[in-house]
Amino acid sequence: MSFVEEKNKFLAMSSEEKRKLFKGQVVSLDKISTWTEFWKSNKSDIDATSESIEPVDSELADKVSLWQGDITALEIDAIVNAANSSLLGGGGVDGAIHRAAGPSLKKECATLGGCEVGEAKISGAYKLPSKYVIHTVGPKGEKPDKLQECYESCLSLVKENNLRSVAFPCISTGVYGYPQAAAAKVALDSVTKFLVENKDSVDRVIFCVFLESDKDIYTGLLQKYFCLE
Ligand code: AR6
Repeated sequence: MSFVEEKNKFLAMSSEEKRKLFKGQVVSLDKISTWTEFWKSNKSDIDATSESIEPVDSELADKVSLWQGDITALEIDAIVNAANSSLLGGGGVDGAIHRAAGPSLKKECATLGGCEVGEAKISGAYKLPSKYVIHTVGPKGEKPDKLQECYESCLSLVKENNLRSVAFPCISTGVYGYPQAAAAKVALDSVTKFLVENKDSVDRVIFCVFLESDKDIYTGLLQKYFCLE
């Protein structure tokens, strides 16, 4: 079967059918707390004394989630891949996504013409529980403008393709060596700006952290951005 036929076959499947094919645990959107819900049940542990960076409409906290785990488990519209410019796979989250999606993902990626730093390309998700994968290429080292472009390019594809839920890994902070806290600030700035301007076009943007250190960084930053009471 060609990758096009396979892509269409997977896109036509129900969530139940796809779940049977995925070997790991699947996490659906209704199992992921919004930031508002997370904050309410953890507020005694979150530093409430910090000042807001630039207060964001607290209603938007219902559209954002912090979730720790393997991004391949997420049964949502799209997961973002921190890829390299060949789009042909690699280590880290890229390796995990390609392994779980199966070989047809690489076949489709080979037709996408590569990807420059800051750009994004969309593909099917094949055996993954999500519907699509959005591949972006982060900068090597701390280059905030380029990292911001990654988030913006991915969110533009979300909007253009009428996708309602998307999860981002911590782009560039692994092999590409971007300092974690600085990268998280760029991620939050870019996503909150998009949500302010496009609040009706998406239901949820998930910050998918893998490391405990990133969970702590994002928890502190989300508290500062949304300043819930
Ligand atoms: N789910 C969610 N996050 C993950 C997962 C996972 N399964 N695995 C790792 N992470 P990296 P980069 C986190 O290195 O820095 C590849 O070889 C990880 O802990 O995957 O953008 C590509 O092909 C870290 O927080 O991506 C490129 O050559 C974050 O994902 C290069 O690495 C990003 O780490 C891209 O480097």
